[in-house]
Amino acid sequence: MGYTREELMAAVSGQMPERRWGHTLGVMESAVILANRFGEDPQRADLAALLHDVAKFWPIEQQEAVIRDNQLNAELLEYDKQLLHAEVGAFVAQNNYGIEDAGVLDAIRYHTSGRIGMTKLDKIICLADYIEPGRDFPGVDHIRELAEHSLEEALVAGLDSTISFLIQKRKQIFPLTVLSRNDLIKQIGRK
Ligand code: DGI
Ligand code: FE
Ligand code: FE
Repeated sequence: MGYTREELMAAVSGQMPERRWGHTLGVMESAVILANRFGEDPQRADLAALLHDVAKFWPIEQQEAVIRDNQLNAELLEYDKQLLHAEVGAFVAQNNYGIEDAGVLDAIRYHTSGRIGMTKLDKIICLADYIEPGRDFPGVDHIRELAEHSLEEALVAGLDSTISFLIQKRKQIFPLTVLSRNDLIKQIGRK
């Protein structure tokens, strides 16, 4: 049995604090705007945004267990625990909520790191996560301005801010984050 959007919203909001649910609603709003602006299906953007952080507040041990027990990407276990919820979220969307759209599942899976050859939907979810109305970090308004005309330019600026933040905190950088950023720069050069 499939879930209705309302049932999914209730299920997702029940797994996170009020504040994070507010963030999720913001990502849904921004993702639909970006989908309409750049020619993606707004319903798929809405669904991916709704589920993108579903596992964010699961205990870390539980997130690690999902990755180990289901042969998901074990490389993630070597980096910041904040990366796990994206991979786990895609698994949960498919297995607990019956989402079958592989593009929606990938957009959830890659919403934190990005990937090489990001689809339009991947870009929309990753970017909406940076610019949703509730976000307030240095440079966010510049990213919002770039998002008026280019998914790729805005996303590079977003990934740059994440990479700078990680360097400042002397944290490891997940290699895929760097590869995504490089690939987007190449894509921009080809335009
Ligand atoms: O889940 P959100 O907070 O809405 O946003 P997100 O899924 O983009 O998570 C980003 C967090 O992950 C952010 O606090 C930085 C942290 N992080 C740690 N290591 C890495 C990383 N993010 C990326 N992209 N790459 C990393 O190597
Ligand atoms: Fe996230
Ligand atoms: Fe998020």
